Amino acid sequence: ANGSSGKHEGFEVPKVEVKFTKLFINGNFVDAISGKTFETRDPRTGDVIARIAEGDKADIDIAVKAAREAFDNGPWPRMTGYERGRILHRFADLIDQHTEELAILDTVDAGKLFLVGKLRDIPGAAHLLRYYAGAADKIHGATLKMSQQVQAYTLKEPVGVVGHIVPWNYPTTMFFFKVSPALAAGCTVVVKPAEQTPLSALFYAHLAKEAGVPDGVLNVVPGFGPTAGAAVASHMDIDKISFTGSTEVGRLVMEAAAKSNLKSVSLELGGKSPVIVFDDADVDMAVNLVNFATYTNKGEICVAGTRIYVQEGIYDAFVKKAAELAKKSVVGDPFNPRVDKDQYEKILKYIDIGVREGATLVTGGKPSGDKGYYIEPTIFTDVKDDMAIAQDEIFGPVMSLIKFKTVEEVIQKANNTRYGLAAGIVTKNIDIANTVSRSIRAGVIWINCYFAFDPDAPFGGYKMSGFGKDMGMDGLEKYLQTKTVATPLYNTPW
Ligand code: TXE
Repeated sequence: ANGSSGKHEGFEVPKVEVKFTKLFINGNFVDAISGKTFETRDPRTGDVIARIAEGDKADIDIAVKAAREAFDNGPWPRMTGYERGRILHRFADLIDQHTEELAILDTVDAGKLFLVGKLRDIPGAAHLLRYYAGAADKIHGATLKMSQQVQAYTLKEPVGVVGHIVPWNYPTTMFFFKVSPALAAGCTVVVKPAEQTPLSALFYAHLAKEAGVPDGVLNVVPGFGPTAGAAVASHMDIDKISFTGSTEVGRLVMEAAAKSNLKSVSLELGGKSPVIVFDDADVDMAVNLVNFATYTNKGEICVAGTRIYVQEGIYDAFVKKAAELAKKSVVGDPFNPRVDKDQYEKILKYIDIGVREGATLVTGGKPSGDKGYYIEPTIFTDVKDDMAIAQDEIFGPVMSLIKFKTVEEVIQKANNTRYGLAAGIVTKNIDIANTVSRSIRAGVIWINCYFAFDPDAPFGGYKMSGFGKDMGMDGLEKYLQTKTVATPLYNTPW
């Protein structure tokens, strides 16, 4: 496959070599049944990086068959948790040996910051794998006494063949959010990576094989949502589906699950997370935190803090400093471009809607540069709660600032959303912090910080941000099912 390298706007881009471009099914890289391929592009330049085999329903069927066979008759669910854990530890070690190469793949495929990939996403994936590798031999049920004569115990069994549909914004992190606990539990999986970012997933499939994950246990089938993705969601032989992406598609996935075999579903969907800044906060600290919450990964992050509620006493000072900081942000390679043209156009459309709805554009609002899909960090003030820019997930560097007076008012405003993924609170007042944390209907609350993640901390939404946690022991639980086994004691007539 083609690579691109050399100097790019003064930044030395490492040489990109794409080694894996085919579907990974039953331990082998294979062409799609249809013979079709699709392009994956570098969002910094729009250049084609490689052509990837395009999986479709027929390929999903073959992958599910392999996963089914590996689950029903293969060694993976039958070996001890300790043995599975050892293989997953080896997998994590191999990721560590290829950190740079993997970070390059995510950079050219998703426009992600190379150093963030190298220092955070890729090592984070190895960390997550090791967390679940360590959990694999600690999966157990309970013993129960049903009556004097009958005892019972529960078994925690892997749920079976799992379908994973993942998005493009964090190709590596999302892959391991899903795959690590499922493999630790003893499930076999079929992953459908996002069509924009298939490269690292195929590399991980190769590393899993090298680590000793048996054939058929981990299958990776790149392809498009309405074809390959829909085939996963409606498959009769997949026992569970775990999806991360848009709320619209999450609904389709759940519908397809209901209409096919009632497979269990977990969904991690969009968000419109509030960050609430109280009067007592240090303004500079709050401005930095909010800037980080809104613009990290160019705003293409489901937990981005995009509805910023600032208490009236510091509102004017906050707006001024937030605008100054946004203007200072460097846009352009190696800062991130949008993942693709659709996303770029969606953001510009929302900026236009914000202006037309009467919000005040304080800074940004325009494309940046004439090549690649860049947009200036943007701030709106005079935003009303019912405006589209305050309600819809834009997935871009757009901050909406809203003034508030009282704690009660801001709780009501912050909850006035169909989403419930995360929320931030900036205050030194512990009473306010505690009260607001309990009152906000969201799956994660960050007090005086943002994006604090850890493999041990469950992550997932309330309301229309989905259900079912990733990470932590909750993240493992969803790949297990509980069986009760009851037996009368010796000599008890039944
Ligand atoms: O998501 P899609 P898109 C949000 C964000 C973004 C918007 C659209 O607001 O602007 O979604 O992004 C697969 N059956 N998030 O279009 O379409 C698809 O191939 C089965 C939030 O990329 O939901 C990909 O693998 N699968 C978010 C995955 O679904 C289907 C992360 C996600 O794509 C399918 C990404 C179908 N009918 C976007 N159609 C988050 N929660 O972090 C598509 N797919």
